[in-house]
Amino acid sequence: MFGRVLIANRGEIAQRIIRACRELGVETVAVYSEADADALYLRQADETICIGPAAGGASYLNIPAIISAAEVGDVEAIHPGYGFLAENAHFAEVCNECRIHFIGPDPKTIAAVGNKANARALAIEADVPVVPGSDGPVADEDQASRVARETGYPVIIKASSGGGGRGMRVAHNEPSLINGFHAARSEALAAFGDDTVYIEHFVENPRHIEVQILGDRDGHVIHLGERDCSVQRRHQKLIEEAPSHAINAEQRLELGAAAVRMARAAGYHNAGTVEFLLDPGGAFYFIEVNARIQVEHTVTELVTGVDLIQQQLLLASGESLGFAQEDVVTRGHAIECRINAEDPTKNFQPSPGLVETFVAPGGPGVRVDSHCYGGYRIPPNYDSMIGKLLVHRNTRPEAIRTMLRALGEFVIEGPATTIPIHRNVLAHTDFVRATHDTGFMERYFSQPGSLGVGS
Ligand code: MV4
Repeated sequence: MFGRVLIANRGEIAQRIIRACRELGVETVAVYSEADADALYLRQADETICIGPAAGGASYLNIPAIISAAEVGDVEAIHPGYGFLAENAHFAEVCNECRIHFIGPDPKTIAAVGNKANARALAIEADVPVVPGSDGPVADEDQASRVARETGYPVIIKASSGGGGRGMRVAHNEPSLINGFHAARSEALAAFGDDTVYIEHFVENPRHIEVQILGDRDGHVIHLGERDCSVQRRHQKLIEEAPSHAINAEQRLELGAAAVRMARAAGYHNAGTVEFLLDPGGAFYFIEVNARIQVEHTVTELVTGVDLIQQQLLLASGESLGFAQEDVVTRGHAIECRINAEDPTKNFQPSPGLVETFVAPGGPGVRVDSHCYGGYRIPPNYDSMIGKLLVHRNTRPEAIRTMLRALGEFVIEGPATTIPIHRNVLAHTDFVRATHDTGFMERYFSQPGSLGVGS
């Protein structure tokens, strides 16, 4: 195992990684921007190094500054967390060239799955179901309309380098296809410097289901079951849960096996996620691979009892997986609510500033992963997530009740938060019956100024 690790991130995930390192006896070097000098994770690390001004590009995305900190801090490895440099193949390569272990998949794998058209080709090769669509990138209008006619409308045009919903257009007919094709291309070029796009049939009212995988360097790849992340708003997840109540035992086995085939095809080492869409008829289709630890990894930790950050450290240091697929058993039901400093009555506008009071809930079945404390000032420079509230109970209805109890206990004074919206979502009949899909938030919780229509 490594003696010393640098954490190239901030906030709750920096704290989460420090906790895993401490339990493994690994020393930590935390980096921070000038805006994060008062952050809690800095008090929990063994050493801290300022890497630059508040702007992400000048600090947490600044590769020379982070590599310099790694040299000064004398670390053997860097954990990138999520966001920032986590899926940057170039950064992973630079780490390797500097003889620093990158805690994540190999640069080649990051690049191979980071290109979505390429990931789709890998999936087809590995006999993983994909949505009907183009064989690879679509070069021009004529090819686009041919593919769309064969695939059947509606179709979705996606940027190969895309992610998080950027560079995507839905088309219901040929004129909107031609428009959407050019719009997606120019948006992709501006956002990613790559105008390559591909086309898929547009699955209406899907659920978002993803599978956690782990892979070592001895050829072992296992999955740790699925998460249902269908409660999203504008491609931002709000609530995640494990297991999904939208699939049965047979579908669960198929989904897990498909995720493992995909990870193998990508030469995947370390922790990753294979994302699928589940259509209303119960068919699932691969959409993308996330080559990082995700925010919602925690629900999988609760139901499997596996510490995923510790696994990332063990796998990156060259150890083989210490358990096999048949050793993975899930118990009960876990739910995570993302607590964001946003005002749900003002179109989820960010609400940074002073946290006057912060009293986290506790008691049976409750976990809070947060870097917040009373007196903390939330900087306006980064994403607005200020914590994750999780519950783990024997059944989904009990988990919902515990979550409502915990949300009621949570006291955050100062910024507006997403707590009120969570209480309404958890009380909504579609959520309670687990019949909701990815359109749920848009359908019921998009009225400006309101916290949602009644259930
Ligand atoms: C789709 C889709 C429907 N059909 N692909 C959105 C972000 C990116 N990860 C893929 N996304 C989608 N791809 C096909 N062929 C619908 C979405 C989508 C979505 C997916 C998961 C969760 C929320 C979503 C919200 C809108 C659109």
